Amino acid sequence: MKEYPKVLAIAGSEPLGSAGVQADIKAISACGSYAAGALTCIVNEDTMQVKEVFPLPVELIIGQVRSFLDDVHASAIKTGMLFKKEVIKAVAETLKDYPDIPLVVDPVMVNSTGEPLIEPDAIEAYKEYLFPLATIITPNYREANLLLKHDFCGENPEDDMKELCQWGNAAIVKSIPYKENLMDAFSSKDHSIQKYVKEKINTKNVNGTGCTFSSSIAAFLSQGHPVEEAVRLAEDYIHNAIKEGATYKFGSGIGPVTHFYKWLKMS
Ligand code: PXL
Repeated sequence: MKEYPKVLAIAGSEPLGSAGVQADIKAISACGSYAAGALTCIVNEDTMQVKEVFPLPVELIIGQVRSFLDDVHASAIKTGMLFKKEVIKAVAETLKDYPDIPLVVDPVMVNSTGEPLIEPDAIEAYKEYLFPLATIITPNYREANLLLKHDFCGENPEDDMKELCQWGNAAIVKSIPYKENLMDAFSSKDHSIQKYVKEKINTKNVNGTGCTFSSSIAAFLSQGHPVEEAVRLAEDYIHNAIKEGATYKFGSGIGPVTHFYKWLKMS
């Protein structure tokens, strides 16, 4: 019998289908792996604002994670919105039991418009508990600034990247302002740096870009690609998904990317 490459997303839900576990499942599927989801919280939002966050009980979150990992098994895991310190700690304690599964940690702290998606005292918990288990962490520019406690230096990213890889992980910092463009900076755990300078795409449809990008990295890791290659493939995927998403109207605020752009092009 065959085996799917399988990714478990441990993440929050939101009703638009743009971000959170909904985006994770679309991105993982679009990139060719089997997608599963353990929910951490339910966010009520529209395209203009986050209205409410309801965290789920820690026992239920961990129960879902173990149900999938112990029975079905995962070939990669990604974490998204965890929201609370206790959840970050409990997820990390649990994932210690599965040390051979590649782990993508997207330290979700703010959404694309800068609204908070984490309790303030939970930021340090990422460093203490979850980053030491990560294959790669994927903060965006604002999240990197919160982790570093200063502005990430796009001109000379070496020291900041080294700091973000201090737990033995690789890191990619997304959407760093760089001259007239944006840059993603990748560093492997041995500190070799790769810069992806990107043309700015004129669109407001960027809700869930971080979730989508980190999930596509997890999908490519689940298929056995080394981390540098998984990031390169994910950069290409998110670029195309944003470019296609820019051509759609969606609500009155911030819309989604087109996760399945490859399929739309075929029909
Ligand atoms: O894009 C970050 C994000 C992650 N997870 C959930 C969200 C959002 C943004 O709205 O709702 C559940």
